[in-house]
Amino acid sequence: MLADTTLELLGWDDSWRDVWAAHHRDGDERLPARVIVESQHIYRVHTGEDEVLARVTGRVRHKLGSREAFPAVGDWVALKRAGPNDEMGRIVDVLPRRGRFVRKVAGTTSEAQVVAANVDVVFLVSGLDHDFNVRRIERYLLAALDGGAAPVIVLNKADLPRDIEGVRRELGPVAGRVPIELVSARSGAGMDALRGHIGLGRTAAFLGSSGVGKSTLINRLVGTEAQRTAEVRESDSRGRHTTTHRELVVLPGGGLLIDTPGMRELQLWEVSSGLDDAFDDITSLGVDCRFRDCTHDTEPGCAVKLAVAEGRLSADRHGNYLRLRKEVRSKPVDEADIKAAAERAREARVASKALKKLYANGLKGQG
Ligand SMILES: Nc1nc2c(ncn2[C@@H]2O[C@H](COP(=O)(O)OP(=O)(O)OP(=O)(O)O)[C@@H](O)[C@H]2O)c(=O)[nH]1
Ligand SMILES: [Mg+2]
Ligand SMILES: [Zn+2]
Repeated sequence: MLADTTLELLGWDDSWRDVWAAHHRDGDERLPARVIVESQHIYRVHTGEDEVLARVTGRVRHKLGSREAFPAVGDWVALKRAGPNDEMGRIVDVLPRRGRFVRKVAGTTSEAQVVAANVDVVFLVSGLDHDFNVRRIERYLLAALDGGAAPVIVLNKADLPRDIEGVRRELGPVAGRVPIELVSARSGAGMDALRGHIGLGRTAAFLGSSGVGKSTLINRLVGTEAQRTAEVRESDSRGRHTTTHRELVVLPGGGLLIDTPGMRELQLWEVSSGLDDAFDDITSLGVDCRFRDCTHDTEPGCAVKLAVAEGRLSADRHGNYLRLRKEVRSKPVDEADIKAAAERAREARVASKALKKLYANGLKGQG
């Protein structure tokens, strides 16, 4: 019973229990476990009782096929413990994911890498130093929405002098209704607001470029210096890629945090479902357009353009929408991309329902 309670602290709940029951029979020596760290296809997983090393067996590797299906930090897996002659345990299955954050593997058209799996909340962290870049936040936002996790824009280093009103003005058309939290890992300001987005058994992933303070924020929330941090370069605030692997950390009092290494770039590909979610104000205005397939660009009878003309929708936000859609559409698309996008969209739909409920419960009017 104690073990079960601990699994719950790792995020295990009734719906995971149902998924498990549908896939695995009792007594076949498999245990549910959560991936804590991944490094070169060696995994550290937690069973709720203990942490063990495990690898993916050849047979399962074959079954999983694509890189995207491979276990990632945050995944729930079926573990077979190491026998007397084995070095490590074996991961024999990966449970279907809820929310996740995926990025395109550089230099390929369709290979995706799961940065964090089963995430409920994605903190998109920027530093209010030279790092701040609205276009970058926009890309992260689309990728987060596409993966079905609830995004929160986190502006860290609020202790530094900065024209906050200017930042908010610039960010407004991009953020829409996504909450924006102004925090300082250094002073501790805004930490309760971040905690408010996490909650018992929920998983939050920290994403953003190197040096924005992801690990410092996690240390501040957890109350230890467990995650290594390093000074940014003074001239341009660039980080030093201090965190080198993704890791899941348990927050005392409930909640799970995933630290990630800063990404050099984030490439967009088929994120059309993310685009609709990010611009749900435009999507709902578009219901009244004369043409059902209206692109809100040059068509007559466009309800979106009317809203801009009447001042109900900002021209900036409309322009942003048109620009981003063009960017997404112009990416080469192949069969695998389409299939993967359809799969993502299906998973995202489930999670976006939860997201909408979240917005309905009092986040309206923010941003
Ligand atoms: N002034 C100020 N500095 C901060 C704040 N949060 C973090 N820093 C500093 O920013 C630097 C980088 O912080 P890290 O936590 O290592 O950044 P990171 O995002 O984890 O970077 P990578 O692991 O390289 O991806 C450190 O020197 C921190 O002390 C803050 O709120 N205010
Ligand atoms: Mg770090
Ligand atoms: Zn229209």
